[in-house]
Amino acid sequence: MLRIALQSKGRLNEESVSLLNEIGINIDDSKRKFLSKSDSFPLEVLYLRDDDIPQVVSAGTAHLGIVGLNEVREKGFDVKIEAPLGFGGCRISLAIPKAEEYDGPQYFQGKRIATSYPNILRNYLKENNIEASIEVITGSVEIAPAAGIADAIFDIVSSGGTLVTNGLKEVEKVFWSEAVLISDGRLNAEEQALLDEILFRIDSIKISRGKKYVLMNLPKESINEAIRILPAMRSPTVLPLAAEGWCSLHSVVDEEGLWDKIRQLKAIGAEGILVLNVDKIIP
Ligand code: PRT
Ligand code: ZN
Repeated sequence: MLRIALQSKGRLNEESVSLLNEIGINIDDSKRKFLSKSDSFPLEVLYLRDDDIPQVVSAGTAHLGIVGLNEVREKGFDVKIEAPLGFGGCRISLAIPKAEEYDGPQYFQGKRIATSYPNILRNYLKENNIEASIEVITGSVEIAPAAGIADAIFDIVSSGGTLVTNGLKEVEKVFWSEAVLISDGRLNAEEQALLDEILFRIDSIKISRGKKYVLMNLPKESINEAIRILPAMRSPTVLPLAAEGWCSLHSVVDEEGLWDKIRQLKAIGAEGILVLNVDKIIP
């Protein structure tokens, strides 16, 4: 039995639970307790504040955790990053009042910077030979300059909307983060086998993201041209049709640019084009 720590509420909760559900590990999130057990996989879920997840995993109270890479780096606990998960993307940036002139990182020399990420900031300042004072604030860091508590902030940015609303501009993007699966790195053989199964399933979901299954009827003489338009993972499947001179072509393709490809396929005679969602791809 493995135990995984997930954020109990907040930005990562929903996607962490749906990722587990997608890989066949049912978690009944509606009856959420502090600890709940999956009925389809030997996994127990421990719900915590995201700040506590790296420590709980490094201490071995949970074998695994899903948390932002920002928290892992900031807290500095000894955990192993098993896989990036492709959600919860954000960056930690330096931002200053928008009327200020900015001429590079030396701007921060002697300034006061408010942040909830003092360790990541301290590293950045050291690497850039900047002496600045770090004001640690938890929550609403973005109001610090207007409140006169700091000259600048170092905070999480995703759309940038919060900065704009608070009259700030992003001047240095310092650290990129997304949700990651972490482990304590000390699993026994049985636990490692369960983790390997989880990683294998996560991979199949990641490969299928942004992919569509396309099938169509096509005049036989257009096959080569269609294959050029739709490069498949290996080679597309071509099946004969009862109608003389026609075949059916199936392929898995990137969703990006798909409309353009459909236009090209129609131009070479494709008919009855179906575009289907792909759940999982096992390479
Ligand atoms: O209660 P608990 O401690 O568990 O949650 P929390 O409030 O500390 O964290 P939460 O739920 O806000 O965020 C969890 C994780 O989501 C973070 O550690 C990041 O890894 C990731 N993440 C992704 C974000 C954002 N995007 C994000 N936009 N975390 C916070 N924000 C905040 C940011 O602090 C700022 O106030 O959103 C604002 C900026 O957003 P934009 O879109 O206006 O730029
Ligand atoms: Zn938190």
